[in-house]
Amino acid sequence: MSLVHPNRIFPLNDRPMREGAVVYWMSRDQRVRDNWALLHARELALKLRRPLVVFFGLSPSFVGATWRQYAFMLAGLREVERDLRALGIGFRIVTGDPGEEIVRFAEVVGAGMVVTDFSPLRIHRMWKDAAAKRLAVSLVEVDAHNVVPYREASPKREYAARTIRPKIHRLLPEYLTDFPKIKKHPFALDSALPETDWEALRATLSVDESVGEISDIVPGERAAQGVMDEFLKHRLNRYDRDRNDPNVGGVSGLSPYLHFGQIAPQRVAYEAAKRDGAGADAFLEELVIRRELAENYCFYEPHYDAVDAFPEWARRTLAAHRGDEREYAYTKDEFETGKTHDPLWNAAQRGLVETGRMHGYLRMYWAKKILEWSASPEEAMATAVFLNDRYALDGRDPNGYAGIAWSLGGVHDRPWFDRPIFGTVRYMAISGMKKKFDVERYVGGRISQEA
Ligand code: FAD
Ligand code: FO1
Repeated sequence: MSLVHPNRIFPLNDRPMREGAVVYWMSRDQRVRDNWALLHARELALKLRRPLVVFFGLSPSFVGATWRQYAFMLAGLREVERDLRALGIGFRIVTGDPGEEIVRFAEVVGAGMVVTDFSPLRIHRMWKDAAAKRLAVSLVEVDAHNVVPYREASPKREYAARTIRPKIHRLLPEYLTDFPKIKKHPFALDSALPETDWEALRATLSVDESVGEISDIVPGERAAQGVMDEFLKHRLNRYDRDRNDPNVGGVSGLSPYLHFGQIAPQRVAYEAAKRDGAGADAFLEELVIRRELAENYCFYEPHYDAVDAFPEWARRTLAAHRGDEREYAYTKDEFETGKTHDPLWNAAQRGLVETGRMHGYLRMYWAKKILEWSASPEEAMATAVFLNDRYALDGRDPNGYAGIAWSLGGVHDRPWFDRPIFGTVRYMAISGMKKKFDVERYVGGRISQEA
């Protein structure tokens, strides 16, 4: 019986397995522990008595990412390289187009097959499609990011959390399991791969360095484990009460680690599910249902970051209000520098620019105000995606595209009361925010931090 559930494994081409090393092309799940793709690659390499090596294709400019995100990711990969070498597993990171570099690397090491992980985003699918065609050997994908493999959860785009929830809940007993431990690998390449020169690697990137590193979040698998343990021990049980108050540190802070795959969503879910109570239930609803709904949305909706992805009712209502008078209208630059008339919005935006993160409850308000103060829904989408992907450490993620589409275009939501500009897309007012948390305290906190 294989260590890895067969329903996680999906062939991406019909090429044969040949003699030679097994290569794990790491992309989404940048970790050694709790990684179904790495476990599958190792199981094959052990059975076939072959070397096992991990390849990472470093794209020099990924979806508008800046040095902020690359610094966090590369620091995590450095830890991955150290841990893999201690397990007798080679590691190689190459700058270029990953879809091409993996083909070159497979030839260089004489790969007999390539295993890769899963992402629903179009850039990854482009890389995988190119590699599937050009590799002379078998390429298989393993869904190491979802608890329930995305094809098992649903064969189509789901309408809302309430439609995917029963499908996922029914399958949790089969998939929400612990992980086998990854063990030392006994077969090595004839000539070991050289250690990475991480400083030289930075020079190969062409990313915007003006968006600086985040210093108060430690990257890497071990740090991620520490953040999870602290949250589960001290704050999970109040999550249902504290998660909508940006003044209280009630949320996990795990999203950068989950985004870069430095911790497995399934590990966090497995540990949280051991605890009872409303806090654990509310947390699992977000971590499993909402996150895997976002994966479903990005996989089955090709225009996941555009107005075309909005449900029919939302496109119609926004079109009917396209000509409504905008009391305020800002350009992308005015939004970016946080120069609107709304101190709460400005404080949230400045927080995003300085700290690389924004509290989930504020993110909804932040995005909806961009719709209200932009000339059109299309312009609002472009601005929200641009700012979120440029400054957020957890940006360029299915959760972000789904979150922005929910806020601006009613994706996974339903119609509400008709009003200017929004039509029946759910509206959020500062008065509503003031009912939920102490807005003055939040704004004051941001300004005092600035002073
Ligand atoms: P916690 O509340 O501790 O949740 C734990 C994990 O559950 C999160 O890390 C995430 O993986 C998942 N989760 C929580 N809420 C959601 C949600 N609403 N949808 C999907 N998954 C969820 N999330 C990102 O990872 N990257 C983004 O770029 C991003 N942009 C967003 C933009 C907007 C406009 C909105 C409304 C939401 C966005 N989200 C994004 C979803 C959510 O706000 C963040 O995942 C959450 O704030 C991350 O902080 P945390 O890990 O402390 O969250
Ligand atoms: N994945 C890669 O395979 N190669 C990269 O060079 C790369 C850069 C990168 C930069 C910022 C960022 O947010 C993500 C990046 N990713 C890269 C993808 C990342 O690992 C995730 O798979 C996706 O963002 C989907 O969550």
